[in-house]
Amino acid sequence: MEKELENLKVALMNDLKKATKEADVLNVKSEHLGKKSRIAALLQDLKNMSSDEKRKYGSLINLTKKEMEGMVNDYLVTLENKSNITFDDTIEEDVSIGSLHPVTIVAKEVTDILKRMGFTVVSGREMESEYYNFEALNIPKDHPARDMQDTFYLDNGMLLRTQTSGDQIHSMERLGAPLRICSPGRTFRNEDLDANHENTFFQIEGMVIDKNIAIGNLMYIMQQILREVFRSDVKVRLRPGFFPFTEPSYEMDMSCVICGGKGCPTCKNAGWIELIGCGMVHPNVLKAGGIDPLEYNGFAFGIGLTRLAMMKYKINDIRVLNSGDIRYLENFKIN
Ligand code: FA5
Repeated sequence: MEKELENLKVALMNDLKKATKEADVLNVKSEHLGKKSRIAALLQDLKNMSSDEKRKYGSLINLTKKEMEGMVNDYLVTLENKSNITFDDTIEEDVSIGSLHPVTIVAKEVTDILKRMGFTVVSGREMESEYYNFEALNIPKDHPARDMQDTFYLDNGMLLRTQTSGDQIHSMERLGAPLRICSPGRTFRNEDLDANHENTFFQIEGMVIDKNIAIGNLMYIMQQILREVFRSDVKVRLRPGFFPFTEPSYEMDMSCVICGGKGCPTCKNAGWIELIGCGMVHPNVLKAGGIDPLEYNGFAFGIGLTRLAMMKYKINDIRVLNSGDIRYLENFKIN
């Protein structure tokens, strides 16, 4: 009996779905709930049943009948709502496809290149502790290097990371040596904004730890990344730099693409844009990451992805990239 009652509801719903106007629904109603319907016959049959059967099935059949009446009423309402929708009320589908942000495009390009070289992509934390952002990177509390990066400190004792370099320590702790990781992400500095300085920008950190790593390995990777991102050799210069977490340290600049190296407001008349900081990992940093500096050495680098996007797409002011102005940003497509 239960099965038959279920089937009655299914059959009713199937017929309702075919109804496109009120008259159709009323016909379906009369067929499934009228005097000659199966549910009416079942109710009639109750008279011939024993009192036990009447108790058992009576309420079930009545409940099913009520449910079926409810289904008909609901369907009538649905149909009425549908007929109220005029063409003007429909929302035309927007079929235009969005575009990726230029920084997203270069971040993907660089991580793809590094992945092909065997790097694992990890992801760090925008809210970081002083320990990972500074101390473990050989920058003690009173070290003048902390002034190099004006920091946004948070009320909870944490800070907004000023660099992705803290991911060197997280990765060494988690993965040990040998190691080959890269970590793209957002970084924050309390900077005065200008054509090539933002307070919120992206970097990608890279780190290789193994036995007998040489500076030549680092330079090869830097060259390869730039060659692939720009699809040609680009004019760069390497100069000595200073980072407490690398020794020796270097900075790599790229000839400004806006002025062709002649000097302009974007490069502040220098003709060069600072793009990458890098060097051989300091033994204290290896120790902080739990790696024996007598057994392993390595290099690390931090590429400014926002500046890389500027150079790739010839964007003369970095502030455009955080502006959220889609009319401008959607001009950049993957090529
Ligand atoms: C660093 O942040 C180091 N952590 C890089 C590093 C990693 C060195 C590993 C050694 C080993 P620096 O402050 O120079 O270094 O920043 C690295 C790059 O980020 C710069 O070359 C530049 O491309 C970019 N950058 C720095 N500050 C800004 C800013 N305010 N706006 C946009 N890009 C910036």
